[in-house]
Amino acid sequence: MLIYRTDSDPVYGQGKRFDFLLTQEGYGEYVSVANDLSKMTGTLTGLYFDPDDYTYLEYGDFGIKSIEFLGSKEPVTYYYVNGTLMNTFYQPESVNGLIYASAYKMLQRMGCYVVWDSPAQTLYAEKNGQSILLTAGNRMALVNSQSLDLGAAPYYKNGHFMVPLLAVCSELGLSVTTEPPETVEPPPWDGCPEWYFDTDGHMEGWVASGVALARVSDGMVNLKCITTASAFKSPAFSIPAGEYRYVTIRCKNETDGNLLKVHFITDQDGAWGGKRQDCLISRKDSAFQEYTIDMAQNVKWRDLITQIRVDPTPNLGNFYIDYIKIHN
Ligand SMILES: [Ca+2]
Repeated sequence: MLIYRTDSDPVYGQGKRFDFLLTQEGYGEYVSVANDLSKMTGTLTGLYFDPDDYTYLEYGDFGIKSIEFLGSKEPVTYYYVNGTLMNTFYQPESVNGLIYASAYKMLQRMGCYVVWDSPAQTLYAEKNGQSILLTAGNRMALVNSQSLDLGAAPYYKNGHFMVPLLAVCSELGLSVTTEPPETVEPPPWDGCPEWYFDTDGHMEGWVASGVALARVSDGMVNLKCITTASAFKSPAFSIPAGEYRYVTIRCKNETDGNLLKVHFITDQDGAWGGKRQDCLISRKDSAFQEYTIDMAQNVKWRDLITQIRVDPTPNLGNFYIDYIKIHN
């Protein structure tokens, strides 16, 4: 991944990146479109190279001969499925005048139940009782177990299962437009201070600082801590301290630090500092661990709690969070 920042958005990452799927050893030439074109605005002010996103702990040589910006070849069309910009998942492409889109994560994000069968090269998706079974190389699909000619066959390419966008969305009851929705209302806070980080790219209002990367994917937040003062701050809320005594966090700490701190502020005392509970956590995790912190141990956990801040670990490296909840 080649992660960038801009003058209008100076934090590295958070969707501002180019993905390169390396398909050979030795030098090869790879071209990538920005992961989220809506973030490609202003002036680029920095690049950060991450040679391997998912096997961060593997070691080996990695060489780069050149990095070149090619500019935009053609105007980009943005596609919105049920009002959500979908160019962020993988750039849709036009084949013989038909728009194809990478289906797996897009359909998941649209609330579909999705199953990918790799040996069979089939993708099954279901939403609100409507189902569709798609097969690579076969223009016939099964819609609610009935055979349907899509007019064009899905195909598998670079790890993406590409499907005819309009036909598939229409069978699943999803709208497709090339205009952004009129208004984008943030989801209302439903009074439940729980954050699961299960939607790719959606930080649920949390803001990270002191990190090289903060990103939600595969059901978790990845914080790449680069300073000893990495912090992860919640959105604002308002809950009575007496009814919400515990903070539970499920995390995987790949750093060799072992101290997690949970700071908080209240409606009566909005200053960070002095109000926190610490939790000893395991180091160099290979699996997720769940910790529950009794905030009532701190006498200042009272009145209305309005925000928390999680300081993941005082050391450098990857820290992953599956969920955070405040509860009794
Ligand atoms: Ca999660």
